[in-house]
Amino acid sequence: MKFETKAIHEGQQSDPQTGAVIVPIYLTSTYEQEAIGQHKGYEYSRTGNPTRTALEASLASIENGKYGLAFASGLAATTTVLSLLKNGAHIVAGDDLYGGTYRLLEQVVKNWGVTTTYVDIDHIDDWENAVQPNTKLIWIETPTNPLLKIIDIAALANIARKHNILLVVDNTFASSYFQRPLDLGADIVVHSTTKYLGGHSDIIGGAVVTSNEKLYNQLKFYQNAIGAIPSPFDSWLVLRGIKTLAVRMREHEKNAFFLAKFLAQHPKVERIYYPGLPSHEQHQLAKLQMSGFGGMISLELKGDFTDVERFVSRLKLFLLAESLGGVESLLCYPAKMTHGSLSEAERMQRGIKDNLLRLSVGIEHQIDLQKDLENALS
Ligand code: P1T
Repeated sequence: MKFETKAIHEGQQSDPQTGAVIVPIYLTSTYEQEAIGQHKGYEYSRTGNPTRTALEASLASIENGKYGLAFASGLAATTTVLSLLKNGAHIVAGDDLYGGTYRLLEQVVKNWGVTTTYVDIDHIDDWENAVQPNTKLIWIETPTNPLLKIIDIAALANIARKHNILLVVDNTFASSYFQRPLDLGADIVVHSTTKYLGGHSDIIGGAVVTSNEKLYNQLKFYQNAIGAIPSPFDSWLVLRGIKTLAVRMREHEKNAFFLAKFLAQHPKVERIYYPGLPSHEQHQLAKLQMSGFGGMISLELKGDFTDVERFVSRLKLFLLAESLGGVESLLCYPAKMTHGSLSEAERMQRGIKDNLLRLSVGIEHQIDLQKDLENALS
């Protein structure tokens, strides 16, 4: 079955009792048991809920994985995956990551006795050099947040296999439509479903997908033991969002491409980051491992903070807000927003400059979006 068909049907049979075409929202915390030890597959909604089961099947199918698990947020999904690690373990991670993931690694996971080495993404040899005898996991985002760098998933999967460690890919920016890391050799895929999968900026959610049964059983145990699960209503909203993921992603990409080309030639733009442009450093790799380049653009403006403030204040359609992946266009100032938990030195080291802005390009008409940017830059 093709992606579009799976996204609409997988895990979503008509309701056996009523024939309802859409999976109901099972607003129940618990389930009557027929006798002690006998039930219909559900006991308590932290452990399992039929609306969440449908979402988890859908998530697995769109990632070409065997098993899906849904969470209360992207960071809840990340925390649950990192719970696989024990005191003394070591992680190798890319140095361009969502600020909240970095904060989790440095301010929470480190307290468990699990340390992380951050690798300069641009040097593939550095990844293998960073592996230590106690390294258990490689964690990457690709494209990265916020600099939209592309990491070679298949190459890292080879390194991970060679050293018997897990490769986890946060696939939030590409979405399951444009990139399927499990097909490229990753062990686990993570999403913030808050973004493209939900698609309408109305929920917070997360997902984990794997094809490894042993890992799935461990992760399912932690999902229940930790308890950071999504509500039935949030599960239903993500399930609904996934149905239109393909059409939305095609529009996000079309608009982003158009705006990236416009911004790349604008005299007030110093630098543009969009993997679809041939000028992007890893454009060839992006072409190879993704089927599209997504809807995110980052740019550096010429000038100082006053010019950035002026640009931000003049935009009308691009709303200044955290997050991404909704139908509406958003603008983020990473230095103070998504990456505000990094010190200035950490930001500078990673290339998150004071003139960097990030656009989540929505699916409004591209001409209106272009006019908005043009006006703000004038
Ligand atoms: O916000 P939450 O659903 O918990 O997801 C965290 C997360 C994980 N991974 C990536 C790549 C992310 O971008 C995020 C959240 N990011 C934003 C809120 C943002 O504006 O970038």
